[in-house]
Amino acid sequence: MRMSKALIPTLRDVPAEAEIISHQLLLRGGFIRKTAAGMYTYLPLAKRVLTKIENIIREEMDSAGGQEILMPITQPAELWQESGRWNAYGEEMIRVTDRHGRQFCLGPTHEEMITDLVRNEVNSYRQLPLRLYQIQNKYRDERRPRFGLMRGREFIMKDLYSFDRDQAGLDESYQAMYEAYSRIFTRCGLKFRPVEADSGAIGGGYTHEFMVLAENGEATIVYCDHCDYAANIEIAPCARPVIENNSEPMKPLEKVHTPEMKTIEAVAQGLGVPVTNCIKTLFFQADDEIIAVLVRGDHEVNDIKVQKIHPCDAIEIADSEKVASIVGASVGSLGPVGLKGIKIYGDWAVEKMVNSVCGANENDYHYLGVNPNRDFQVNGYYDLRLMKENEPCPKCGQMIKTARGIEVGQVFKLGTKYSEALKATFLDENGKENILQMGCYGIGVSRTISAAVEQNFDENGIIWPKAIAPYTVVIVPVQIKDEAQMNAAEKLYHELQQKGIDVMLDDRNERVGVKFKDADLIGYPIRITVGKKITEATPLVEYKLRTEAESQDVALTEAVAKVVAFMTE
Ligand code: 9G3
Repeated sequence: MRMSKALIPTLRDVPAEAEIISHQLLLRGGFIRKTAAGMYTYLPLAKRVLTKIENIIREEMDSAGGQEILMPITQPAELWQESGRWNAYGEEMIRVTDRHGRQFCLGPTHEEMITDLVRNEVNSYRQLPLRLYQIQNKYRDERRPRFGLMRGREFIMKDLYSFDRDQAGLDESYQAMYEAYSRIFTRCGLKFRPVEADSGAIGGGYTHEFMVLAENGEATIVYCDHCDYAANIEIAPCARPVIENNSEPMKPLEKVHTPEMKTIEAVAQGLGVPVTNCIKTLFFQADDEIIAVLVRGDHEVNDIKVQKIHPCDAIEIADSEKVASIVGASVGSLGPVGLKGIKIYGDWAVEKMVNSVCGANENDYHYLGVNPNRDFQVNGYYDLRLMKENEPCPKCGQMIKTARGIEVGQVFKLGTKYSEALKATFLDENGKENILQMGCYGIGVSRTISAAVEQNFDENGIIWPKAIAPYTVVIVPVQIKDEAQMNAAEKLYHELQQKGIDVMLDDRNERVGVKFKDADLIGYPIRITVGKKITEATPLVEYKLRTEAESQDVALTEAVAKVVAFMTE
């Protein structure tokens, strides 16, 4: 491709809305442009990256027994009503109505659609195992789309669905996908880690997420350097505190005036007690019920764990006005003492607290000398908090580490959740009808573009991993009016193309400094500069890897072989 013809609208300044580096660089590098919140056009460079990632995925899915299909984006409401999920996702599901008044959703995922296809087309064990996948736009109306391609409302997903005759078959499909995912992310040049994760509403209870490790990742993982334990922090189990016989005698309950102390830290400081001696009370909206959760002042509530002991479709922090109307106090003064008519769940650590501090459910008042069981009761004590760094590894007891991650893939064992609901069955050797065992496996293809940038950039711009770079080489003639330089550049350009190398020729009438800056921003793995040395006895070009500061002189005649070697090493 020639830069003088290419639509690559680079920007000097960073658009204010772009908060994270990948969003900034994909905008500045002329890769994407926003059309609406969470919706993007992939300009030519991004489309090339997308295609390379998709092709790596296709190769690995096909070699893992997958067959590619393409299903409609518009999904009949009837299928979601049959599976019971039509109303389970609220505003996150984008619904449309056709001219006949029929309702559809824009597919956020395709379990219902694929199960409907298979129940109509598969009826014998001879057709199993069956692994069908697609690479297709998905729609999820995120409340807060942000971070560019990282969290869009329209995004590209590869979703594969496996159908097996029994649990053993499902385990094989799951393992095949797990290994294929590891090959995919390795080939994309990403540092990633599979972690145990929460299967959420999906059921089937078994799932792994593939996390690309990056500071801007929205997910937090815990992992152990001493064993292979790694999990999404949402499901990491915390150790139950041992019952230490507290020598401290119980003090009487005492209400104190705590003006202007709105946070746990302010209360602790104001009353001269450690934060670990304060009880934090949070109210959640669990479907249409308000519940209270107690954790120690230095811990965070893990709402996934709460949802497990208080099953509900949706759980989120309760609206503070609503809580104030029920309790008669604002968020900074809430506590379990005297709380009536609301289910209260306590984290294990709270049960052991003695003479602690909590809100008095009266603005600007707190209690001292609060003792669980004497001063308040709970519906139960459970593991309800987020694990923290340096706590014991659930598997081997060594100190656990935490990291931020970008979830780029997830593999689920669905079991019969959808095949039962939609009656997708097959006849076995004895003519007996069996329910199909299903698995589903997603990769956020567009999100993987952002993840790759989050892991591969420097102060000058993107550093594309070679397998997914939009072009592998950019050729930069220093002086396009100099015949010797341009002839050599053109010759090199065609020779590289002959070898199947993706090459960009920066033939713009621009100063070489501008060309170098754009080359670094866009992130081509190799830059070959054709300048004055092309006229030496042995014509030389300057060969520079984006990952290295220094360039080296290379004989023009060896340049192509060097690029080919780079691509194959
Ligand atoms: C919805 C909406 C959002 C959703 C879902 C349904 C997430 C939904 C879970 C999955 C599970 C797997 C196949 C590929 C891999 C992930 N968000 N999920 O089911 F209606 Cl609005 O999508 N599906």
